[in-house]
Amino acid sequence: MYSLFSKKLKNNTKNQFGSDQLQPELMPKHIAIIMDGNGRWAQKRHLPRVAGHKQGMEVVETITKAASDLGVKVLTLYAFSTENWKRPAGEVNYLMDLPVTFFNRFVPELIKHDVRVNVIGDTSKLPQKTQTAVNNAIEQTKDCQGMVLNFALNYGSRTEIVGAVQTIAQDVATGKVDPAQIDEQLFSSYLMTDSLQPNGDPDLLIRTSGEQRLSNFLLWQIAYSELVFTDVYWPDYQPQNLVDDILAFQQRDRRFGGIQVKEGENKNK
Ligand code: V07
Repeated sequence: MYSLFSKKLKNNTKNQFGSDQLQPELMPKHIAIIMDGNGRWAQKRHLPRVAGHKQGMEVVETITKAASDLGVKVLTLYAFSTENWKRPAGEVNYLMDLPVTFFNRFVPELIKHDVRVNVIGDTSKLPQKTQTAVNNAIEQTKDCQGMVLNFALNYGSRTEIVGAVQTIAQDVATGKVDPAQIDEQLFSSYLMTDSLQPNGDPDLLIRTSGEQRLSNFLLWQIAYSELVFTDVYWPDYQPQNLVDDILAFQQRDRRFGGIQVKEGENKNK
């Protein structure tokens, strides 16, 4: 177990209670990360882009363990988007091998940490070897009760939403759903994140490598998420960076569209 709660943090960040430590009661339950900057990390070192992806996969393991030790319930990682198919064939092939490598090397570790693998996205279009590795990872970790490690693979949020609309329309046509019944909760239950309930919506979304975009990731689910953008490239991202980003999250005051009532203040005032 990382002693992150008790350890003095390097940068001495103070939260609103004047503390430089994480507050376990304010831990984000679901953290989503856009793992950007693998290519740039490699370029800076005059290495091929795939070297960045390789190092990025090592970081997936480190950050998974750190998040699990911190008591996070769901960690969603954006690994491959529907737009990534436009990359050079050699790079796409390498990316498609990563779940195979990851499965062979890390699944025993995941089981040791009681981490369950889940996937969102259209995996039916991935090469057979990739699908097999992903399905094996899901199958072998299915009884784990701890954190869910949720990979977004060949995922696109608009496609997900359109798919939900199609299925709801079919269910209306067959009389399974009454249009008057369609509300936010029913709609959410048709999204790929339904299996993560009650933690389907991220509390915190982190994007590494300096870009401040959502890139078609979890558009419905991040309606109330706190967004943290960090300049650190994903292959350089360390457990301490995760702690810093959670501290930034804990310093924000989450209102969900309402007005936060401070402790001791009269709600009816
Ligand atoms: C990928 C490594 C991390 C940095 C970002 C892109 C490259 C782990 C997986 C994975 C996915 C499903 C699964 C087991 C492992 C992965 C892709 C790319 C396509 F069941 N890392 N990683 N998949 N990268």
